[in-house]
Parts: sequence; C-alpha cells; structure tokens
Amino acid sequence: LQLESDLRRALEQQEFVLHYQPIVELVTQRLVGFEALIRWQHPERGLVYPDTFIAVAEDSGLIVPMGTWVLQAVCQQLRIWQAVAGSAALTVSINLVGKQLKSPNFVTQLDAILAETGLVGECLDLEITESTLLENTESIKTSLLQLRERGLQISIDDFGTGYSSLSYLHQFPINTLKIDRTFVQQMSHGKKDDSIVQTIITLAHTLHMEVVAEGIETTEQLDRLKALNCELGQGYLFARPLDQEQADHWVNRAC
Ligand code: G
Ligand code: G
Ligand code: MN
Ligand code: NA
Repeated sequence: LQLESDLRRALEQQEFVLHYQPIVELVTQRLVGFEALIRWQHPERGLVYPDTFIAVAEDSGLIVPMGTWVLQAVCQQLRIWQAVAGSAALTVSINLVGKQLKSPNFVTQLDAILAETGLVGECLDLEITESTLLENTESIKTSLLQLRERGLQISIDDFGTGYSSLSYLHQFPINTLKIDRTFVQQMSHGKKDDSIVQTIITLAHTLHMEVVAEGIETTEQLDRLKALNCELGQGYLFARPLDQEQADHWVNRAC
C-alpha cells in the first residue's frame, strides 16, 4: 500500500524516466529501433527497476496512467529522433500488460498522442506476453485489431516461456516473436543446445513473422543466430538499456 501511494506520487512528480535498448539488424549491426524500458528515478533510493513496481502498478490500476505517460514520452522522443537525417524508419517497442490493452480508452489515447506528435502508427511496436494473449478476451482482441488498422506492430515478448498455445498465433495480428533470453543464453559455449531457438525461428518464418533474439551477450551467440537466419537482436553485446543522452548518441552515430 505504501508502494502504491509512492507510485501515485511519483507519477504526479514526473519521477519516471525511460531507458532505451538498441535493437539491431544482426548481419549489419545497423540500428533499427529501441525497446523502451521504464525506470523510477527515486529521490532517495536512486534508480528503481520495473521488476519492483510493475506488478503493484498493475494490481492497483496505476499501470494505465503510467502507460499513457510512457506512450507520450516515447512518441515525443521518436519525433525528435526521426528528425535526424536517415532515421525516419526507427521504431520503438513498448511493453504492455493486459490491463492496458483492456482499458477502454487505450486506443483513443493512442490516437490523440499520434495526432499530437504527427507520428504514424508504423513506428510503434507493442510487446505483449503470451499470457496476455491467452486471456483471449473480446476487449483485447478488439484493441489488437484496432492497433493493426493504425499500422502498429505487435510483438510477443519472452516467447517460449509462457503457457504457449500456438492457436493464438493465427487468431491475432502478430508481426514479431521475441525469443526469450533464457533460450539465447542456453546457446552458450559448450552446451550447443539451440534446438528451441531454431524451432522458434522456423515457426516465426513459416508464419511470415520476424524474430528478435533477446539477451545476446557473446559473439558466439550472435554468429549462431545469424547462421540460423535470425534477423534482429538486442543484448549487452550491442548495448545495455541506455539513458536518453546515450541513446541520442546511438541515433546520431547510426543515422
Ligand atoms: O528493464 P528491465 O529488464 O529491468 O525490465 C524488467 C521488466 O519490466 C521487463 O519484463 C519489461 O517488460 C517490464 N517493463 C519495462 N518497462 C515497462 C513499461 O513501460 N511498461 C510495462 N508494462 N512493463 C515494462
Ligand atoms: O521482459 P523483457 O524482455 O521486456 O525484459 C527486458 C529486460 O532484459 C530488460 O530489463 C533488460 O535490462 C534485460 N536485458 C536486455 N539485454 C540483456 C542481456 O543481454 N542480458 C541480460 N541478462 N539481460 C538483458
Ligand atoms: Mn520486452
Ligand atoms: Na522479453
């Protein structure tokens, strides 16, 4: 309860910040976009990571206004980045929980933010988990279809870790599977256990989806993923989640 009121106050005081982790094309290591990751710049405790507050934000419903703030902040940032020559195609991925998608105002607010910032839906990618899709409610289905109409991309985050039901891959408009980092890390030296990674890549391509490998930390993992035709990736090998200034450097250097 204390955390909940702290979060409410933090939202009012604008204490949240976004960090951005580069997503690259594996073959060229060219920057294609970022994943936005929220942090809480706490006045006494310093930088607080989302694992400690997202669940409380979700249970209390605060995730909805917090998510609106994220969407707004991302779109304002993207507009600035897209003004850098050659960076018009940059996309930003945003993490969403079911409660946000089910919120009746979500799409209306998105429309308002897109109109305000002059961005097209195509430059946003929304990351949702398998468990959110498995809720399979009408409101989630409706939201996803409305998002698709606006050109937004939909990714399944942490793919392979949830209670998978492959049937939803056909039911919903999904562009990308993000291979969970636990599978990428199993490909490390000596073990050579990449059967799950191979299977996810094949599944995605068969369904005409893209694949992003998460948590790439070694050149060995990178080389193997390239050999398996995985097109996109992110991980400490390329960059950690960066503060806005460091992300600016990436955009200016890459574009
Ligand atoms: O950045 P870090 O590895 O600490 O992120 C931990 C988790 O927090 C990730 O699973 C990520 O999906 C989640 N997360 C990060 N930012 C956001 C956000 O803006 N909204 C939601 N709903 N989840 C987020
Ligand atoms: O659940 P989600 O995929 O949204 O979480 C992303 C989280 O993964 C972020 O908290 C980010 O800090 C973390 N992350 C990103 N790259 C790496 C990596 O190469 N190794 C590890 N261990 N974590 C990573
Ligand atoms: Mn994610
Ligand atoms: Na993930």
